[in-house]
Amino acid sequence: MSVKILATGDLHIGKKSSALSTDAKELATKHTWEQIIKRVINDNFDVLVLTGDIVDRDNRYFEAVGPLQAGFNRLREAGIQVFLISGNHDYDVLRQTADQTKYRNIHILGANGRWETKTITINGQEIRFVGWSFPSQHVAINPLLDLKINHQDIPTIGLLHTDLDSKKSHYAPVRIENFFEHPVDAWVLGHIHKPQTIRDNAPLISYPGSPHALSPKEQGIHGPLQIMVESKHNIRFNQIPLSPVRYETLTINITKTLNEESLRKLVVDSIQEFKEENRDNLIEVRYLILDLLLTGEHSNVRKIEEWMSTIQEHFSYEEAINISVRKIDYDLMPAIERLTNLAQEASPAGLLAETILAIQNGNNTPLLNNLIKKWKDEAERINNAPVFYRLKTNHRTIDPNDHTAKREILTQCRRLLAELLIQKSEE
Ligand SMILES: [Mn+2]
Repeated sequence: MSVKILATGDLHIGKKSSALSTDAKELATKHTWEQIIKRVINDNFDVLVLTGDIVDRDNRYFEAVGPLQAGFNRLREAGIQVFLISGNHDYDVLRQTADQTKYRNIHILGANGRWETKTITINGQEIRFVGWSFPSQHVAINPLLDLKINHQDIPTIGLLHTDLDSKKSHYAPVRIENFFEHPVDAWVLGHIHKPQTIRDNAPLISYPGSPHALSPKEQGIHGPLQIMVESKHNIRFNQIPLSPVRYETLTINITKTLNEESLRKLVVDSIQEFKEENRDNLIEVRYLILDLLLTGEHSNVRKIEEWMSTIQEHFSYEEAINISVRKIDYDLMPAIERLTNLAQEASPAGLLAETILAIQNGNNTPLLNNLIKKWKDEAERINNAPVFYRLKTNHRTIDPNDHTAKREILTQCRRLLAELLIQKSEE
């Protein structure tokens, strides 16, 4: 028989999702806590695993204790085992809330920063849990260096709240290779809010991430992990998209958009398309908060920005999903027609057009050669400035060659020319 585990962390009960102007109850993380409890009970999970920072430090007493205890009570009544560790946010509060003399089904592992193992039998299958809890708000040592457990022929699940591959962290930093040094079959981690699987077997190493997206920085699908332990060497997992809030960036190419109406249609269609493509993982989402990035070429970049400012006011869908646009960014290139004619003119606009054509056609002009030389000299000077020394040693500076020079000059010439032409048409 298999053991069915729901694993999550970093819920930060007491917080709510930002960048929304409503006070709906779904925005509060305690609502997602209630959803998780329901899911565990209704879908017959055997174990709930919590990997720390379930309670937010700033809101820990007044807002978190009630919902947390209500949830633990329901799990106790349903006979569900809970294995948990504390993170840097809830190192002190979990112990007070989940009093283990009162809750025989709740197991806080690794108190005082000392590794602890516990083996239980579920559905006739023995399974071992090992975990380590934050003893204080900051821990600069690597906890995996202190772990000593023996090999056993039963599945072993490790719980750790940790900053992976971040050397100078105050949040129990470890390195990926440290995980391979111990007989653990699946590591479930906490601390990082973005869900990510580092390795999918032998051992499985995964951050379930925050099950409730809290800010526009936490984009994409959020939700707990379902882990099916069939045997020591057969552990399957998948994410359950449970967050009621979803932040996303949509990139929309506006090239060839002729007027306000077609721009509006393009934007609405792009959002619709996103919803279609993500239908399966938007089922639980009530609030979709979008950042739009407009790309492409247009003859009047300013017009696009003006049209978008009125479009933004039109977004409010009376649907199951409430969609809002948080911000719009532009990465637009001015499209310039009649370059060849313009290049004949003896004017600043003519010179810019001539330079653009030369770069596009792979030709040289005295002005272009001069610009390339100046750009390379200047880039070289900047690269060698002491203030950028670290960028240089990390190979993060731009290599000043003819190719990079032409690319930058082309962009700037197009911008300048577009500005000139707009000014001209407004005169
Ligand atoms: Mn943390």
